[in-house]
Amino acid sequence: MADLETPEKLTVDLLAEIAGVSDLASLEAVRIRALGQNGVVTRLMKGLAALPPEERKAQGQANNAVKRAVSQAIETRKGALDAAALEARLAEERIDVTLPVRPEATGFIHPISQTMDELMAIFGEMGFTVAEGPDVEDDFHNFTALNIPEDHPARQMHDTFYLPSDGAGTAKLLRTHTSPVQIRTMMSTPPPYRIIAPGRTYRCDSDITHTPMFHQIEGLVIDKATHMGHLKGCLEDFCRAYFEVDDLPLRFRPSYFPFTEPSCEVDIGCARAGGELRIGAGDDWLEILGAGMVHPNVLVNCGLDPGVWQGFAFGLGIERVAMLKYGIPDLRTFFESDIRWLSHYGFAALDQPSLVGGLAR
Ligand code: 2U9
Repeated sequence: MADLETPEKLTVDLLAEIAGVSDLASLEAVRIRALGQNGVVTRLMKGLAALPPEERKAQGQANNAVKRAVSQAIETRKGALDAAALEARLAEERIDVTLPVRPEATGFIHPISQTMDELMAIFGEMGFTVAEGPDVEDDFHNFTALNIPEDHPARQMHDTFYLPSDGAGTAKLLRTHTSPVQIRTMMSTPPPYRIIAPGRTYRCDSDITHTPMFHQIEGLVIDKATHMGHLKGCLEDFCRAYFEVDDLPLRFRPSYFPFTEPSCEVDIGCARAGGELRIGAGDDWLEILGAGMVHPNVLVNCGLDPGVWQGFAFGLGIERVAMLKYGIPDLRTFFESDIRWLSHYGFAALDQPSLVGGLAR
């Protein structure tokens, strides 16, 4: 680009250069060479001062025309190059929304959590609320308040996990059932009660049908006129809802627990044909839970007048009912943290028909 060209020649040259650039960086270089602090057009403008006054007006107008034409041409070219750059980017970054998604690792709900949620949903519908308490308990809440005698085998060192004694009072222990939760509820809040206590429990036991930690859910209903008929109706509704069998037969067998009187064990109907267990009508029975009317001594131990308040309690093992409903053959696999087991027996987070009501399986 010659320095001392006429404004017209300069305009033609610059416009040709501007038309010839193919990217924004080259265009910017042309702009600096023409309109920058030391650019040819800028120097043309500065040169006006050296001209005789009578030439300045005409030369000034000509210079302004160059500057206008060049500025406008740069703007127009910049707009075109910007648009082309955007087009190129859009073409390059196009997303194909029809492509299949990449496989992602999915988590599963553990059968214990699933079963607990189902149990809480069923009892929740019946008006029960959930109560909780500590896993580390004391002798009073775990045994004494429950009318369990001092010489009961469950209290022995080899049946219960005792913590090291702190020297003062009796040693703490890991609760052997969730019953201390109901004891704490009765001692801290006034009746009536309709509560369930789900949670971890611990016993010194380990073989193919026992693990040292397992889960229970217990229920407690206390009111002024709650009787054995309520116990039967409640547990019948529960078993039918949980096993999803409307006409599931139930059998209440007399039994013994220190904390209930009378006590019973509840069996559900089943058929065992060809080594396969079918829950429902059949010629056989399967034990499912224990229950009874809360012993008057337990009520007294919690400060309730057994002449005014009475009710029933029940308990069941969560692993046991999960194994039965979901066909899990081995108890110990629940706690092996085997991801293959979990992906087989586990549940998808959104596959919860009994909880969200209506999602198809
Ligand atoms: C209070 C009063 C009474 C809870 C009860 C059972 C019967 C029972 C077992 C089932 C299988 C434990 O997991 S298991 O081994 N439980 O048979 N539980 S009545 O009775 C109570 C609880 C709390 C205050």
